[in-house]
Order: sequence, then structure tokens, then C-alpha cells
Amino acid sequence: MDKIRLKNFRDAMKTAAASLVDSPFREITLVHHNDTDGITSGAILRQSLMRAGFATENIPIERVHPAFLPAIHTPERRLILYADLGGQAADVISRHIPDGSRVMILDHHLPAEGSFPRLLQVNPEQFGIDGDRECAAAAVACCFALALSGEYEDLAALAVLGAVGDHQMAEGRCDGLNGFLLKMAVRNGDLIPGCADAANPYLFPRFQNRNLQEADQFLSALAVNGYYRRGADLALDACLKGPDDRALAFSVELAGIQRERFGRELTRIHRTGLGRDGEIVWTDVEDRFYPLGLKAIGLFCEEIIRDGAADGDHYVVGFQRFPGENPYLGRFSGRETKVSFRVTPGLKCSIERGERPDLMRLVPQAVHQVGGFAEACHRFAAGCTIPEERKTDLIRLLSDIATECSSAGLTAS
Ligand SMILES: [Mn+2]
Repeated sequence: MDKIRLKNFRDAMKTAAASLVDSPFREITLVHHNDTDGITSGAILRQSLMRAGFATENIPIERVHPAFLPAIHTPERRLILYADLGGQAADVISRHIPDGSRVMILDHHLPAEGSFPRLLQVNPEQFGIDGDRECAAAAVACCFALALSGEYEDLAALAVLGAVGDHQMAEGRCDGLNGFLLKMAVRNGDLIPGCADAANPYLFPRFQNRNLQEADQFLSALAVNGYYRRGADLALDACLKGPDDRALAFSVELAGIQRERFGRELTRIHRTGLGRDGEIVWTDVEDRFYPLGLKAIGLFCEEIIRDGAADGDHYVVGFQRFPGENPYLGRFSGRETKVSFRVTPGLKCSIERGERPDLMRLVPQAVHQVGGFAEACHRFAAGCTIPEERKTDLIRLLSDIATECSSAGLTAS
């Protein structure tokens, strides 16, 4: 990464940090993702802004849901900072900002097209820095912290942990801004190199000498699995002070809950079978995974595949009901379902040979037609949200589109 791009990014961050410090307000709300990159971002921002004299409030969320925005953007919240999400929702966010409030988005996902004058965005992608590889959200947050004060180098270790959570460290190496912060953390003794595992060579003394991957798994157990019991609060504290007994016990308890819920659901599937429509197999756990976060259904689809319950060449679809209450934002009306998509190993081979359509070809089209929206869509894994009453329609559409693709003679695209 060349020096010019880095300098432009850091200059923009200086301007952004100065605009907060110069504002008359000293209370700030931090809205961020609940995965490891989001949690470390939230922790870095909390710590640096507290040192700079702000009172902070963290609101970890699973995603930007339009229904959350009125609950987030109340007139009392004059300063709101989004981290690790928000860039792609800048349009809808900007429509909820009350007069006299300031909103800043520090994201690393490719931002939405267009300009949104009611808010300020600082995103590495705007400066030619690759947000998928060179700069996790935690690195963005850490640059913001270093713009507040060059003395906050101790936060760099958390930035590297965020990069690991987002799979931006490969074979123990980081590129770009992630790599810059990794060097900083090692130089300051906040990460210790030399662990025997070549893929995970750094130990994090604050996390009781876990390596970075173990620290990532620990944060996920708290903040992702334990989201609906406010486990994200424990994860944020663990980032800043190290895991305490309560956090350790909670992570063990949540792992137990996941085992129990998944086991019970698999038993049910062995008894009654999966739903089937052409190449689609599906299951609906309704609210039986509560209090596990909404990532659980994707993990469970993978479990179904490992277990062999979806043998053969199939698209595997799982539904998990969206809880009507968010632990940080209260109750919401409207009934929605999270949907996760995976493929069996046999189908994956057919897709790779260009014989069957991948999920990017199948999912967005079908989801759009039932009035839902795709959250993340990759070739072999995808997730979305749809209205509760459209589940059957979605399965029907997926099956029809898959069939059309075969009769139309699928060409690799
Ligand atoms: Mn991220």
C-alpha cells in the first residue's frame, strides 16, 4: 500500500476526529456489528473516546435493520458513530438523522453509491485501500483512535484481532493497514509472536495468552451466540480488560445451549425428515434456537450437511424467526424470518463444473420476489431476511429457478 493513499486516509480520519472533538457534545453512541471485527471496533472506539473525555454508549447489532433506525436516532442522541456496518445503508440512515445530530460511518465494506450530505463517511475504499483484505473495520477504528491521539498505540492489538475475525490474516500475515497495526502491536509487546502454530503465530496476553484465533472464537461465543442475552457487553469488556470469570462461564454456558438446541433439532429432523422441493431441502427452527443469535441457522445448515441428513446434491435452506425484541433497542412490530443457504458437497462440485447455478444466481432473485432483502450472498453461502408469511413462496421460487436453469441449459457464467 503506497504512502499517498495511506496519508490521504489518515488525513481524512484526522478531520473526522477533529469534527467530533470540536462539537459541543460529549456523549456519543457507538453502533457496531456484533461479530469479532465489530466488537473490537466498538471496544477501540469506546476506549479512545473515553480517554478523549466522551461518555460512550455501545449498541451492538446483528445488522442495520430499517426498523431499528427510529430507535437509534432519537433526538437525545446528538453524536452517533457507526462502525463495521452502515456504509451500504447510508441512504436509509441519512433519512433518519434528526436536525442538530451528527452521524459518522466508519465502515470497510464497499460503500453505497451516491453522496449523503447529512452524514460523514470515512471508508478505506474511498482511498483505494482494499477493505476486504488490507483494512478491517477494527483497523479503521484504530486509525480513528490514533487520529484522536498518537498515544493510543495500545489499541492496535485489538485491530489485529478484528482482522483475524474477518479472515484478513492469512498464514500469520496481514497486508496494508492491518499489517501496519500488527507491526505496531508486536513492537509494543501487546501481541507476542512465536507460537508453534504457523497459521496462528500470535499470542494475545490480555486474552490469557490465547492465540488470536482462540480469542476470536471466544468473542464470537459471547457476542454472536449470546447476543440475545447481552453477551456482546461481556465481549466488549473482555476486549478492554481481558476475560473475567463471568465471561468465561457465559461462553461455556452458551456453547452448551448451542449443543443442546442443535442436537434437539437434528433429532427432530431424523424423525420427521427435511422439507423437500426438487433440489431444495429445508428446515424451519422457528424460535427454538432462542436466545442464540441469528448466525446460528447458518451454522446449523452446515451441521445438517455434516450429519448427512441432506445427502445427495441439494441446496440446504434454514429458517430462524427474527426475535420481536432487540436486547438494546426494544420491541419491534412486523414478523420476519432469517434465511440461511448452504450447498451439499456433491452440489458444490456440480456448481464448480458449471452444471448447476450457484447461490448468487439463485438467491437475490428469489428473495427480491418475496419482498425480502439479501444480506450477504456468496457462491456457496448466503443469508437474507424475508417476511414470515413468505417462506413457502421462497422455497417454491428457489425450486422453480433451479429447474429453469437446468432446462435452459446452464452455461458457466
Ligand atoms: Mn468487518
